[in-house]
Amino acid sequence: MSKLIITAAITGAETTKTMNPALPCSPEEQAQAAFECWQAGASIVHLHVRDSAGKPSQSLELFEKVSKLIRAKCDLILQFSTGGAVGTPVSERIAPLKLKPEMASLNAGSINFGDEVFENLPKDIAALAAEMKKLNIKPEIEVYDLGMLEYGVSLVTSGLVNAPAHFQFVMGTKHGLSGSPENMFYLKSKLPPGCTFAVAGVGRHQLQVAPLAIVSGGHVRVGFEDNVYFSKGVLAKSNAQLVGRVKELSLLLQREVATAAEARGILGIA
Ligand code: KMH
Ligand code: ZN
Repeated sequence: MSKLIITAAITGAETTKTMNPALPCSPEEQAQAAFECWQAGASIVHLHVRDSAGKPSQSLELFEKVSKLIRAKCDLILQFSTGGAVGTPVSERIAPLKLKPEMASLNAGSINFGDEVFENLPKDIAALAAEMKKLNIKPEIEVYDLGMLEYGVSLVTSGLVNAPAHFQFVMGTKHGLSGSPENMFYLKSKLPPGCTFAVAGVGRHQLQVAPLAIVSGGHVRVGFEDNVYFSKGVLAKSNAQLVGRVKELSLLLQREVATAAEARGILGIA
């Protein structure tokens, strides 16, 4: 089994400082949070950016600024969000790819997301995938439901995404697939040979799915994008606290944790 890759999803688009005052929003706060996550064992940072009012943004300039600040502090694989916030036009979601991050998220379908629709039309997914292929950016195929996994696999078989592909099972969104062991193992069983996968559990699902991924050869994403709590009713002090717990769990279960250089090897990032 490979070493464990831990991704820190430090900010997201929907989380607010009201939900957890430690949410990093400014470029400086994000770079510091990413650095602390790196120290705690993360090798990938999944990035959304916020404007000066704290609103979700897909500004290329902001992505550039945060990327430079993070790179000056540590070696983390930068994974840009192309999901943005619910309702962000695809023309904005695609724009930061011009900066050629090593990775970017690629959402594999539309879904009821809370009380809204997170829309990802096939033509838009194809355009995002083609841009990533052109710029040699490794996609992380985001799957929130079973049909999205099948669509994600079709992106690989059709050649829009290079094999072996990397998938993320986002489990426990409101109206998406929940983070039960049965669901995770079923999703895993449907992956083409050679693919890698990570699991991001939302809210209370975060701690539930992490050990399942650790023992079954998957990888783990944690962070305030998905969950602001450390335990029931207790807010996490930082993103790094959540990353550190996954590293502890993994070491307890006799699985070492990958550095960014090792994660590049596992994911086939040149
Ligand atoms: N903000 C969510 C609606 C991604 O980063 O690609 C979508 C999202 C996925 O966060
Ligand atoms: Zn995201």
